[in-house]
Amino acid sequence: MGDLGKSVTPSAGPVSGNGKTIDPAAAEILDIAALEGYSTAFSRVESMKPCPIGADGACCRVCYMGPCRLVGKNPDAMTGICGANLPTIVARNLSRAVAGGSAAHSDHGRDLAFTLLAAAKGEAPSYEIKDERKLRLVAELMGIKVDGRSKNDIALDVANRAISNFGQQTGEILYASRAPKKRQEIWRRQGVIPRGIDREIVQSMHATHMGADQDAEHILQQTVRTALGDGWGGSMLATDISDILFGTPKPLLSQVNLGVLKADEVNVVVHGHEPTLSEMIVVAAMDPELNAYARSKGAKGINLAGICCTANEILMRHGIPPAGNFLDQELAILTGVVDAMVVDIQCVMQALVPLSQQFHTKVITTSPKARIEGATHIQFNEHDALGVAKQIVKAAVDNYPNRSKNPRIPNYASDLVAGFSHEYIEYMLGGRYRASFRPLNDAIIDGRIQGAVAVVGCNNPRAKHDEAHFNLVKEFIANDYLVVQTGCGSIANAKYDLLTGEAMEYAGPGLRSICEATGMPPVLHLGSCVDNSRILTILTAVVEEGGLGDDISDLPAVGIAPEWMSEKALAIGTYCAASGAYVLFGVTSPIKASQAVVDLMSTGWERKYGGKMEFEPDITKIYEKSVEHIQKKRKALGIDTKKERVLFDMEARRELRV
Ligand code: XCC
Ligand code: SF4
Repeated sequence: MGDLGKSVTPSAGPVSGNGKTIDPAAAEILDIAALEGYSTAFSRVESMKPCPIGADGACCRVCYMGPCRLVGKNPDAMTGICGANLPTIVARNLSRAVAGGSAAHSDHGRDLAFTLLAAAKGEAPSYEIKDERKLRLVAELMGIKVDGRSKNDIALDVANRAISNFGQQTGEILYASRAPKKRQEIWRRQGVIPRGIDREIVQSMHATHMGADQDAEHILQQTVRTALGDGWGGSMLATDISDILFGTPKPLLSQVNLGVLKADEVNVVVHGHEPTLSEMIVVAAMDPELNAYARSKGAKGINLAGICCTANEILMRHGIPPAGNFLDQELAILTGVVDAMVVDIQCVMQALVPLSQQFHTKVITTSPKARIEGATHIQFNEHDALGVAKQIVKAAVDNYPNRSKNPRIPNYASDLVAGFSHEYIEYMLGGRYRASFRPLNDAIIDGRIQGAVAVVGCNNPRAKHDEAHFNLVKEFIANDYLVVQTGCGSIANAKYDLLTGEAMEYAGPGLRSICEATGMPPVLHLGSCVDNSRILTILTAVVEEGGLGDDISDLPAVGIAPEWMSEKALAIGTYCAASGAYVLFGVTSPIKASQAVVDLMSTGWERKYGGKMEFEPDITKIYEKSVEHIQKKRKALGIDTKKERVLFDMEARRELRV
């Protein structure tokens, strides 16, 4: 991507591991796997070619007269047995995927609301309200009285109000009112404000049943409504309640990559998405009795690490190091030192169990919603959460003496800074007494920061592991675009040293001046996948701060999921586009088969919502389209000519404005 502007190369990994990853640690393990014949997603992807009809969205399986596959010389002229045309089939498939993704995030949010309820009632003694300030803030957002009330009283109301948002049948979900005024009007005009989180998911599933909604544009309208119920509903509630229960993140230092595993300690790796159990495993892993027990088994102690978003949750709040992202889950087991891999929900490969059986690793499933055949099941129970966590850690300790293979821990662990919540960013920019997004807006207005780019989402073995995340982000920061990341994307770039203060060295001069003044890295880790909702609150705050238009769609901002693979990613992309952002997805397009649907989600959504969603497998084009969009927005705002640079100084800025 050297021709796209100023290019930099921080410590990127070498190309080995058969060229499937840019991560030197992953490459090392992949070489071992290839040599010794272990199957991983990296090897299975070679023999599992995607069905081209399904990949492009042209296979309908919603009834059993089919499946109907609309392929051939002129698929646009074809229909399924029922007469469904290509746009209907493609839109229906996307809609069902978005409903699946929204259900996953939202069900996670629901469980947190029930945990808050139990904590408020004193029925979950392992949990307490850690952030009372945020509790009061959220209560006020929900219209709940806070004055003179105890935190448990308030929490009870907040939990009940949150729970009712899932099952609400009419009206508008609570947090729709958090969006900029103009955004709310757009949604109302388009009829897409969710009534209740669950209701919209159900309607998506119903409307896409055989013989129901058969108008692609209308199917996509409900898709948007469902996704908004995720972003401004289930996910936003998940983030808020996690902050209330476990603390709102603040920056902290940690390390990342397979090198965080320890040869002489009991390694417990948590993987999945929900923070409830992992929060308790953090406590259990520090328990003096369990540590003494570990020493009695010959280990030096207990080492906790994470994979995927459970990792992100405990990284953000406790600095527990991630061992890797989505495609690293099997590689962690291949090191031979993982004594227990504790999984909850989502993004957990079934392949972990057969692989673990070739090692000593115990895969422990914990969610009442998710079991894996052959795994050990120790069910999480919020009423005795710490008890369950201790039982799990003990099982890991008991398994330590069973290690059968030489440890093969790649010697790579990079420093990173994580923990950027909306609240902290505001504080970091404005200072303690005048927490504010003003300095960010000013930096965007005067061009030191050209725009903001969210690079989020998964890994996909159909693309080189981490490569797109890394190449895009280094290019963006080199050209003065501030980057925020969540999910597996942030773990990716943490491995390549982009999530540290020192990474400002790779940033363009404007972005660098902001980093120097505030101490923030040019790439901000906002948390897990549900924490993409933090992006929505930040964008809203930036709009409300003033000077950059009056809606999210006015902002010079872009969202990218360059290596996506999950239905949740599609839900996130949809709610971001419907919130006014330009969203680009890499790897593959699930709507490719229908140009009509491609147009509806691109120019069609842009007309309706001011944001759009496009699939673009070429990373260079993703970069170019992003820059073009941001510059177009800057021009519309009249800030396309860089003003004279001034020092990053609040008072000086104030004077300059008058
Ligand atoms: Fe899963 Fe959230 Fe994707 Fe990573 S990024 S592979 S969804 S863990 Ni959200
Ligand atoms: Fe075929 Fe129509 Fe059934 Fe889909 S709903 S499988 S297009 S008959």
